[in-house]
Amino acid sequence: MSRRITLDEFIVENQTNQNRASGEFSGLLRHIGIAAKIVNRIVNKAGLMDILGLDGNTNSSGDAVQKLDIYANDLMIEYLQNSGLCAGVASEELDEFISFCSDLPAKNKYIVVIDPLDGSSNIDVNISVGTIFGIYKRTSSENDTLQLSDFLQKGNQLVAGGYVLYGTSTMLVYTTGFGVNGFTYDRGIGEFCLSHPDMKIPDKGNNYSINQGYFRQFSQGIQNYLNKCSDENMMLRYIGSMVADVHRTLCLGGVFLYPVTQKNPDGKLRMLYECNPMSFVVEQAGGISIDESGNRIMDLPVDSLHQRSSIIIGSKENIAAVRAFL
Ligand code: FDP
Repeated sequence: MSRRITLDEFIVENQTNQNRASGEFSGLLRHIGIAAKIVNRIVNKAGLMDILGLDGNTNSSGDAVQKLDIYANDLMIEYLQNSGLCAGVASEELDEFISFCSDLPAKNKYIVVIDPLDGSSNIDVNISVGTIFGIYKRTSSENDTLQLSDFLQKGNQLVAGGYVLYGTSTMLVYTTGFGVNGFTYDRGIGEFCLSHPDMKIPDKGNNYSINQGYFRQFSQGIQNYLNKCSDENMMLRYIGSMVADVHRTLCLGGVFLYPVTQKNPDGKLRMLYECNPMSFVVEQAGGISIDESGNRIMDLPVDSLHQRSSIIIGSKENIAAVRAFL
């Protein structure tokens, strides 16, 4: 049996192949991997600890905050800060970005955007949740204080994007713009090991994934597309956890849609730490990601930390089929 490649080994090996020899970027990615292991441990033991249920607050996006959201958020931030390699972080759970610059002796050039625990309304019922992350190079000078504009970058400026899925097994999937690789967590050795090298999304899939309960709130075009899916006996699959729904779409092909609704006229999912990193992964695997107006998600301007967008993401042929109805 051949020895498995760990995430750390893979990152180090690829840092030289991809001309990122400084080690700073690789170190940051590795720290995200370490934080993911800790979040994984907590998510797995959540029922045994007093960390299930609501925290009693709402976040800047108006969502009810779960105790585990806060736990994962604090943990990710602590690890990013302690890495000594991150200039600052923007998170779903924070109204404003945090700058680490003043605490650091070295000048760091990378910032991180995170959704520490995506799909958190699923936590209490033991359904898959995830962590989404994106890494950008800051645009301001490394000698200056961190600016909001460092975070408001288009998705096409991402230097890395990925997610961790806490599912039947825990997987970390990421891209640095050179394809997509997936690592499964091996509890026995406490490491993420390469299990899905060079992931590719099928050109077409039979699954469509959407909260069908909002059918009457969708535009006529989306309603017509959904009727076509039903006419063609396609399989409706919706977990309500973006990471899990997009991961299934990546593996099996098909399409995940979160269109505009009357309740969320700009869409529900957040550009910075949901739509863009997930779009980066899916595009790198050969798929497509657009908004309901047909624009490439990764080319859309980002004007605020918690900006929302509609998203239609998945296999080339499925996206072409949706486009015909937009
Ligand atoms: P959640 O509210 O449970 O955190 O953006 C968050 C998200 O989940 C996504 O993970 C998920 O795809 C979507 O919202 C689910 O929204 P609906 O409950 O409106 O379907």
